[in-house]
Order: sequence, then C-alpha cells, then structure tokens
Amino acid sequence: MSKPIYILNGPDLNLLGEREPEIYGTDTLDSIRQQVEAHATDAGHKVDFRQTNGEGDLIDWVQEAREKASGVIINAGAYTHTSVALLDALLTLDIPVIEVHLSNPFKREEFRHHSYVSPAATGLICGLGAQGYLRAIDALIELFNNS
Ligand code: DHK
Repeated sequence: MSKPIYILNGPDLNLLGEREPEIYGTDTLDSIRQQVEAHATDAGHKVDFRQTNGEGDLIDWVQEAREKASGVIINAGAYTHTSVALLDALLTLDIPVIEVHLSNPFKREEFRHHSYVSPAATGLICGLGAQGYLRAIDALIELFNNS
C-alpha cells in the first residue's frame, strides 16, 4: 500500500459550518473529511486528514510528511498569510503539495492576497469550497500517475 496523502488544516477550520458560512460554506470539517476519504478510497488512495489551531503542530506534521506521506494538501488558514516557519518546513518536502482555500482570498482583504505557502506549492486551488479538496486529490493522483 502506498503512503497516505496528508491533508492538513489550520486554525479555525474546526469551526466550519458555523464560521462565516457566507464565505466558507455550510459543510463542516467532518463532512469534508468524509467526502475526501470516500473520494480518495474510490481512487485507491488513503488520506490522513487532520486539523489544528497550532502553528507548531502544522510544522511538525509537514516534517512528518517528509517520510510518511505521498503528497500534501494544505489549507493553513490564517497561517497562510503569516508563517515563514511553515514555508520553511514546506520547502523541505520533495513530494507534491497542493494549497487549498475554501474561499478565494484574492477577492477578499488585501492581507489575504499574499501566501507564504504558495512558493512551496505545486499548485493552488481556491474559491471552490469543499470541492477544492476533492479536486486537490484528483490533481495529486494525476501528478503521481505522471511521475
Ligand atoms: C481559511 C482561513 O481561515 C483564512 O484565514 C484564509 C482560508 C482563507 C480559506 O478560504 O479556506 O484567509
């Protein structure tokens, strides 16, 4: 069995469903996890889906992914816009990384237009809500198949 795809979610994403639904949609994080797991399983892949409010946890998980993951899908929440430490951790990976955002940060406040994750990402999917996670799985599988 190949290594799992790590799906790493940052701060406040545990509140999906309640938090600004007009921006982030009404799906809960648990419902997104179920959709993603079913989608990956159908395609013959395993996922390890996690959420934390801590910057250090995200960095530890990215470091763990160096050995244990086949690819990483990351929605770093607000750390996207603040964390050089997360960028440095992501730059150590030699597996594909897809950055995901439920909303389209480029349509929002100026401070959300800059991402510290993007320079380390193979690709970026934003503005598609929960569907973005499913498209990120598809993108990773395509990348695995082409490598
Ligand atoms: C989630 C957050 O929590 C924000 O801080 C980002 C991102 C956008 C999202 O759209 O998924 O700015």
